[in-house]
Parts: sequence; C-alpha cells; structure tokens
Amino acid sequence: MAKKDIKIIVGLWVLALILSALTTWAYMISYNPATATHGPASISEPTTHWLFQPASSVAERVRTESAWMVFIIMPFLYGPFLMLFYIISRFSKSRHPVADKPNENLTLEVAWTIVPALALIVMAVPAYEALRYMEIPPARPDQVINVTGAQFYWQYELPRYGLTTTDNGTITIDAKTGRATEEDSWLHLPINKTVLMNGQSFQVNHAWWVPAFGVKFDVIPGRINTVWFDTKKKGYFKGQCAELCGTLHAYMRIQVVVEEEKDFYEWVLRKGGTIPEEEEARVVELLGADYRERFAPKDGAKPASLPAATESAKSPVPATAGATEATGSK
Ligand SMILES: [Cu+2]
Repeated sequence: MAKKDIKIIVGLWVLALILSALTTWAYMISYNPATATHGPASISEPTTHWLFQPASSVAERVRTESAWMVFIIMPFLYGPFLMLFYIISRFSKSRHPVADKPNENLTLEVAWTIVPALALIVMAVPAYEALRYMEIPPARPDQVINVTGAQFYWQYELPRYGLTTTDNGTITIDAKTGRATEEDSWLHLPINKTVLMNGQSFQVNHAWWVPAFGVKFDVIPGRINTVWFDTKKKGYFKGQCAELCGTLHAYMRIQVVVEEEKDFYEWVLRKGGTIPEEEEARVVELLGADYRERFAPKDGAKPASLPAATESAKSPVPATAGATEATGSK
C-alpha cells in the first residue's frame, strides 16, 4: 500500500465523522415545528412521535442520549463502507493485477480493538446517567397517580382527590365537536407538574406505555412498580398496553390529557373528586369562590366505572394472586 492510499483512507474516516455529524444534526432538527410546543390538540389527531416531539423531561433526555449514540455509532458504519468501496475500486484486478503479500500490522490491530472499546465506554457513561435520572423519582412529586392494569382496561386513582377513573380504551368521536365522548374517563394531568406513577395489576402482567412521556413500565400482580415523568406539553397523548396480556390486549389503549391546571381542577370536580385543603386557595383563584356549586357533578352524571375493577382496586392485591383468584367467580 502506498503512502497515498493511507492518506486517502484517513481522509475517508474524516469523511465518515463528518457524515455522522450530519446524520446526528438531521436527527436532532427533525422536530415538527407545528407540534413541537404541544401534543395533538384532540384525540383524533395523529400521535406525535416520541423521538421527535418528546413531551416530558424523561423523553427529552432519552432523545438527547440516543442522538449522542447515533453520533458515536455512525462512524463505525460509514467508515468501513467508504473504505470498502475505495478498496474495491483501487485494488481491482485491472488496476492492481498482482496482489500484495498479506502481512500483519500490530498497530492497526491494536487500534481497531481499542477504538470500539473506548466508544462503548464513552456511550455507557451518559447512558448510565440517563438511567439514573429516569429511575430516581422526585422527592416531592406534584401529582401521585396509582395505575392498575386489568383485563382489559386501565384504572387510575388520584388519592389526593379521592378520585378513581377507568379507561376501557374505547374512543367514540363526536362528529360535531371532533372530541371523544369518553374524554372524562381518561387520565387527566395538569401541565408543568412532576408526576409519580405507581403501577400494579391484578390477574396478569401489563405494561403502561406512553411513548411521548418516555415511560414504559410493567405492572405486575403482587408488587408495585414506580416511574416518574413531568408534563411539559399540553395535548392528547396516546399509549398502549405493551405486554401481551390476553385476547383484548390490543384494545388496552391509553389516553392521557395534559391540560392547564384550571381545566384539570374542573375535571377533578366533574368527576366528583374533592379538593384537599392545601389546594383550596389555588382552586378558588383559578375557578372562583363558588366553584363547588358550579362544578359539582350532577346526580347520575358521574361516569360509571366497571364494578369489578372498583371492588378489586379497594382491596390490596394479594402477593399470590393468580389469574383465577383475582378474576373471581363473577
Ligand atoms: Cu394489557
């Protein structure tokens, strides 16, 4: 191999680095400016992509780390391919009829072992930090939600407001308003708050997964798993049960509405929730002193929840609860 070839190969590796930087840049600017600051404005709008429109700090963190990974990994894809194309053309039979005698190059062999190993270490550090960030919930979360997976619906409990709501996955779009008639039974969250989520299940395993929040966690009978995220964007965020849990697994959709604090309190009151003393002043400020009369749920207006779910949710799930025991003989 001539000196010139070595220069060209080094040049190709520099090109590979530039291409990687361009790929990462293209990846990072792939926000849709129309929806970058908020999620879908109604449930009938398409889902925003978690990678391009993260709606929580956790999802943002995941996105930043993955862009960093792309930057580190791509040279290992571009570099060998560029070299391969160059070598195929440079050392073809017509241009290089007599093959070089194969020989060893210790420096090169050490380099191509150490460089990828270093790349793995460089990737592991921010990945571990991101993991820590995701795993350690805030000490004083603004909202605590207890989610329970069931065959085949989701039940949310907001203990602070004495509120339980059941989302059975159905979405009926009202042609006039373009909104779903079930909206009140979905999980509602106020914007710019930290949320701690405790998940459990009866019967079988499920997984609560809302990509825009960067959250996916297993909910398992007999234990409580916890995740956290914050609500950085208003809108309708969709998710799905991500653990094959039975015949209607595909219908265990998840809908989360992130809205202004005022709208959130209105929802709490419409659902028959109570406002804790320490939040009273804030609610009066947002909704007016007569909020109790104005937003009290009318008789019969309380959305019916599935009785089986409510009963089981009240009693703690026994550690040994099997499918037959939890479903009971109903
Ligand atoms: Cu499920």
